[in-house]
Amino acid sequence: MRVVSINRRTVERGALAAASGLLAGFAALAAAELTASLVRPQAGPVTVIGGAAIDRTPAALKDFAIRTFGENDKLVLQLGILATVGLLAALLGMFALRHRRTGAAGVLVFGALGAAAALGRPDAAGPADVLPSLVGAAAGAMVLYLLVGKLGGPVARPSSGDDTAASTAEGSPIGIESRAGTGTGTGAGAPDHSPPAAWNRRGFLLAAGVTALVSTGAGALGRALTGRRAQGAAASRAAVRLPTPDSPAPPIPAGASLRIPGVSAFTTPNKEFYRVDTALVVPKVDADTWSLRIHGKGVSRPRSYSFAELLQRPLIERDITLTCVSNEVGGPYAGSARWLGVRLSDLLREAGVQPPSRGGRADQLIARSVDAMTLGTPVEEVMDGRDAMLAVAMNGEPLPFEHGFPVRMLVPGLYGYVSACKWIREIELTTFDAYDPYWVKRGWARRAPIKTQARIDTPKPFARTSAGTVMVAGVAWAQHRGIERVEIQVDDGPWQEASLAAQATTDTWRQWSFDWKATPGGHRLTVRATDGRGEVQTELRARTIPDGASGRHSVFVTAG
Ligand SMILES: Nc1nc2c(c(=O)[nH]1)N[C@H]1C(S)=C(S)[C@@H](COP(=O)(O)O)O[C@H]1N2
Ligand SMILES: [Mo]
Repeated sequence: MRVVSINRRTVERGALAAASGLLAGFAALAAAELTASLVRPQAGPVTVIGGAAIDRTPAALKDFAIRTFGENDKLVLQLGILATVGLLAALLGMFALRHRRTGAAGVLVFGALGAAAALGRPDAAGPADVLPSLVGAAAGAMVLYLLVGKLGGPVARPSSGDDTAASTAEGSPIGIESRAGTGTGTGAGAPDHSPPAAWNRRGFLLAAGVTALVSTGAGALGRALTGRRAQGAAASRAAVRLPTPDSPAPPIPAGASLRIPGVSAFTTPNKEFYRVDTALVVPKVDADTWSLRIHGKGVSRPRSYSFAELLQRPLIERDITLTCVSNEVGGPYAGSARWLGVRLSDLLREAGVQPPSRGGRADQLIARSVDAMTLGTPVEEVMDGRDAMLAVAMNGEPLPFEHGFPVRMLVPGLYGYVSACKWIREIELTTFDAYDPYWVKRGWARRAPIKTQARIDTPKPFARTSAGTVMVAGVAWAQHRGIERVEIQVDDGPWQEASLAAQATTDTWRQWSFDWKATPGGHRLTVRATDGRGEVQTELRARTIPDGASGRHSVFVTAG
């Protein structure tokens, strides 16, 4: 009986030690969150470690993450980090049972790792960025040391001074005598007359409760303060009065929307617009203090623009379909919006920039964002007459924070990662030889025009439909070249012409539909588009890496 009770006690102490570790981890994260809200929300340990992880993720794994978790990839990453922190914290707690000081010091080691990650972030604001991790770790170490102290000394070993100090003085210890040689094996050879290793249940529960309460409060306060910080940005966004464009978008032809249920709307509502970026915390930029700097090779007149200055310039308004290079064949990362902005080539010409074809020295433009993202865009394309712009509005409202408020870049015809810098703050003219931006360093192509793609939106893959006439429909895009034809193939039959909606511009996608006379049974429907230059979409399958997926979208459907 005695042995059993001691074993139970051992298990109980282990569990309580693990719980102490978890609480210490929680306290650490809460203290870090509160500190980050005062220093810089982006400097919190989960964010800096997550950011470091994103930057180091091999392209193939990132692609897998986007494919598997879609736009929840960031949530999954953060939950993964939290789970890892929790596991490590619980293990440290159990370790601290034997080695209280070393266990607590272990928390500090993780704090140092967080601090190092914070300093290594490309958008690190300065040495203060280490504070959230360090303050958090200090709080965590303290909590662990204190809580484990309340658990009493090792079962079969004389308690060390700091272990008994807290436990015997207060509360009603449940006296379980420690005995050498009872099978717990913790202290072979320990003297039998060792003092009872008592634990202080009431003291522990009290300390644990206080820790949980204070941590929850600190975390909530941190959240609230971070929210307050963003208020200036939100107010500056709310105060934006969008000027009327000097060059309005050509009206969208009535026939551009086929109004077929299940087909992507011609204009994607902002709330439904896909989002792809590396920002774990969406940058909330105050437009009133924002500025854009243009400088670099071949810039004879470098200068900066405020947001108000950009709004005072002549603005163009255009419908443009944006596409992500990570979009699989048939995938969701394409969206179309009406953008309002400043023509980028105007600004570049004012700065003295010439395109390479006119002898300009810079062939690459690096856009830098407030979160230190870098995107490289060919200067030639930006200045070849297409509607490359610094956009300030999306579908009639200032850019949503998620989509780059106050200003983002857009270049029709190029994948987002080589053109569509959100939260932009700097444009540097350079050469492709001299500089590789973020994604290029990670294996993606330097130049990436959007590949021709057609997508079947309805019927959905593996849908069951009735036999007879079935509406097959979707969208096709080949930005800046336009879509000239869409064809459908049923099983291995001949290619048949689909009907095309009216083309708004060559920079937008185009809806299409096909009346399919479905015979009972399983069928494969395949679609292909031909771009405005008469080039048929390739059937060659390519992965998204390095310059965009190719191949044709198919769905399997059962009719009857
Ligand atoms: N600052 C910043 N801008 C960025 C990115 C990013 O990670 N950070 N991602 C780019 C990529 S890969 C794409 S496809 C587009 C997506 O823009 P959206 O999120 O508004 O759809 O933004 C681009 N601009
Ligand atoms: Mo992208």
